[in-house]
Amino acid sequence: MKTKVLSIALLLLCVFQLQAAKELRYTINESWQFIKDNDIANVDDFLMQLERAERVDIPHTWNDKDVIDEGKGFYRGAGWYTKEVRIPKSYSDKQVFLFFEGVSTAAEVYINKKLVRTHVGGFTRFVVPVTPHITFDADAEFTTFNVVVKGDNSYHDDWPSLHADFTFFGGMYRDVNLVVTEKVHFNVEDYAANGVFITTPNVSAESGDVNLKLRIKNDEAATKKVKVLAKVYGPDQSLVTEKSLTLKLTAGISTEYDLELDPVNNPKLWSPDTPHLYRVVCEIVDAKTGTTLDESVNALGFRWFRFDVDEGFFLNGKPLKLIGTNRHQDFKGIGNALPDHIHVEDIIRMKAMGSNFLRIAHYPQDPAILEMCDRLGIITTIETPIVDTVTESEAFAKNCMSAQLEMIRQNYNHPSLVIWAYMNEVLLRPHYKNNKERYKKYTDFIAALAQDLEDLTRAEDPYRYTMIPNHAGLERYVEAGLCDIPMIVGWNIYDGWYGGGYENLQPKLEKYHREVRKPMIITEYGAGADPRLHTLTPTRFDFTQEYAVYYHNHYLNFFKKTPWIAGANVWNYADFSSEGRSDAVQSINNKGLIGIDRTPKNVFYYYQAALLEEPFVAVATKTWKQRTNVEDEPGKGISTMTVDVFSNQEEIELFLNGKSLGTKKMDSIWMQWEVPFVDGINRLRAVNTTADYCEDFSEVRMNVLPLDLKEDFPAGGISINVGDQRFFYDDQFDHAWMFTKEYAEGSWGSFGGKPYVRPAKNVQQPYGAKMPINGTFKDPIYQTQLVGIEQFKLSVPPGVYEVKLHFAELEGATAKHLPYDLADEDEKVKGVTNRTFSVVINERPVIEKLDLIGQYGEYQAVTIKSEVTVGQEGLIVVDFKKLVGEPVLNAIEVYKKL
Ligand code: GCB
Ligand code: CA
Repeated sequence: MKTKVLSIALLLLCVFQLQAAKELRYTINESWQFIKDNDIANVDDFLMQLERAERVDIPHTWNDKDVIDEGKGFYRGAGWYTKEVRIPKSYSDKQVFLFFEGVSTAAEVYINKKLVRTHVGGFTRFVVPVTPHITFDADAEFTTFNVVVKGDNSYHDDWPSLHADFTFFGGMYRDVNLVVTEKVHFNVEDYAANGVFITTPNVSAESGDVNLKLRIKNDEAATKKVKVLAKVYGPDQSLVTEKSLTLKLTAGISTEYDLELDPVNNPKLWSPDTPHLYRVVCEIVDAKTGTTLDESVNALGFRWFRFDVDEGFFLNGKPLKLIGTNRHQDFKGIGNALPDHIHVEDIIRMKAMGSNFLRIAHYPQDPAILEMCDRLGIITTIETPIVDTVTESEAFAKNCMSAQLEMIRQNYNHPSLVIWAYMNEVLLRPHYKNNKERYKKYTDFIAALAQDLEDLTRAEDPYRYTMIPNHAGLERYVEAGLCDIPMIVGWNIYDGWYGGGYENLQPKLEKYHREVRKPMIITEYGAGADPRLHTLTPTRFDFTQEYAVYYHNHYLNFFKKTPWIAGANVWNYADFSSEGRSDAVQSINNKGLIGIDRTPKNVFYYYQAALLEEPFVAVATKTWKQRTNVEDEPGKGISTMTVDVFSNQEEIELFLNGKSLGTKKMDSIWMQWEVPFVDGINRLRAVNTTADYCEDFSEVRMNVLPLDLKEDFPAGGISINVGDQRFFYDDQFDHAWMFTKEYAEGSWGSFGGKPYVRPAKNVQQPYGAKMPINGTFKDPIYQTQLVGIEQFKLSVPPGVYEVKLHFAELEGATAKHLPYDLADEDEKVKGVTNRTFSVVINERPVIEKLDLIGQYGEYQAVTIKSEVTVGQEGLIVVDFKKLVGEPVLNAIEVYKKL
């Protein structure tokens, strides 16, 4: 009995010691009070106004809504948060800290109304000591202190990034933690790192070095004698090597120690295929009492790698082509304030795509990203947010340096990480381009800053590579000396999207390879695709899913056969928020392989077929669920459309509603079938005929439009996008639009007019304007029109119809060049177009003297609906009467009421 009591006591003691062993860290995310207001003068002013505060939970951004509304711009300014934090009396002999994972862009932290920390940099973590600023109430069980955080995402000359093609969301958008340590602890105040820095200078299949650098802080009043124990556990949890060190820690300071462990024999190597992780557990033990004071646990992977200028990348002695994506950190509807599981699932999805590479662009992201890349086996590069331009000030340079240092120390122990990068396209639109001397001074400043960042990085971590990603302006970077500084040069390449054809890709990169004798990564390449847009005639800059496949196929095939391209990152993994951008979807950059809501586009399946080793097949019809297209031949009720099938198998057979459409030898991973869609449900099934079983299903609902609507007018009416060659699938309302055709006797279509083309010298889009259209989310419908249209005519059965005409003025005063475009689109649109016309339906004047700009303004969606009765003649004739300028029509819908 006695022994039992004793062992329970011992057990309790152990449990207690275990609890005391490691720093305690937990989130304090819930129930902050928040006010967004630039006019709050100071912390007292803020705390006096709390009756108007909103309750928010962290992660939180104040820009989730204003970046998706139609108004230009979004709130850039101050946001104030406050919370009463309650801690138990037991913390009084410990060290308490606040640990912020991300506050954008700059932060001020107040404890009990006193400013205790400022931080610039919205993408790195920072720590605020609490203990020196509070007093414990000796009689009370709990002590409460007030925290105020002021975040600020306004533009500031000294705060990187200054300008970029992504939204600078403001807010306390990542976790806020309370950290509690003993007085002697791994130094969490060292740029919010965890005090243990692991290097593996020599690794081979036989042996792996493990060297540690430890930063330990003694916050006690006297010298402290401690023992540091370092233990390495293998992937199977067995102890593989250990070492200890006895230290005398001087009071009040942080000290650095090196600890070399005995090499690990025959280490299980880390690679994308075998992401074996070891665990390094470092303990600080009180030499006198034997009590554990702190513990730090880190991942360790044994791998060695090199980049070669001619041969590319090698991992563990073997060549490995790095193919993957870039990633931004936002999601549909919630801005950058993401719950952890979205970060986690993104990496899982990248792995499921076959990625072995990720460029964490253009800034460090949530801790979950690198943790998952370590675990799943995705090689990574990470960078500081110096994008497009710099400010020639000491303060700007200092903020860049501290961002780099924070990034390195905070992410030091990730085996997946092989490159520290900095700067992105800093000479994209450089200042002083017209003043040679001044320009030289500017680029000298940039080169000096780059050199400082390079030196800092190499001193902090001699075992990884460094990189600067540039835009495709070789001469500028060479002239500025920026290609001489980093170990790898990255290039962001958009031939075949912004400008020129993708046939320029190969000669361009061959030249870059010849002229810059450094290892090369294609840090970006991509084509925009609005998930809703489709075409049978893919063309550059048409934002269709189909063109994106052509583009990526060309690039990927070239990369695969070119050994000196070490790796490539698609721009981008997912569509992302870029508030100032105006394309097919406003304020969204659509170059993702998946949507901003993570729904895969066709190109995602293309990459799966290209990269996965397990048997894979996909029918690329999944986002185009509902279609309208005209029948092939009168009365047949069949509409044949090309369907892409992606597979890594030798042969694939495709079925439509149970009937085989034939077997094809897959000469490449991408094959096309002509599919005779029927009206109604079309079930497609693709299956391999040779190797391991794999198959894919897809269902498409089809409205086959009769050539002669008189025979069979569709119950749901028809929706025709005019001046366009694209189908539009409205995924919000599950509604299908097709494009128009010219009128033919007994059928339907338009007379006269030409598709609107932007009047620019280097026009990018084949038709239409990419200006944001107000009053609609269906921008592509309104961004295209027939200019000079004379008539739209349909032969229909007698009855009562509703005719909906859609208009938008596409040539307004604000038509101007958009700053992020890589091609210099020299817009000739100067001012307001003078345009007035009338519309007559079946000889009744329906719209008189329509003046779009005068009545509605430019880039405004206008829909005019009216009723028409059709007699035995069976015709709806919409006439456009030219008065001033050319009449236009953007879309037409016809619905039979009776
Ligand atoms: C780039 C930039 C990236 C943009 C991208 C684009 O070169 O580095 O931030 O989003 O091009 O889509 O234009
Ligand atoms: Ca249109």
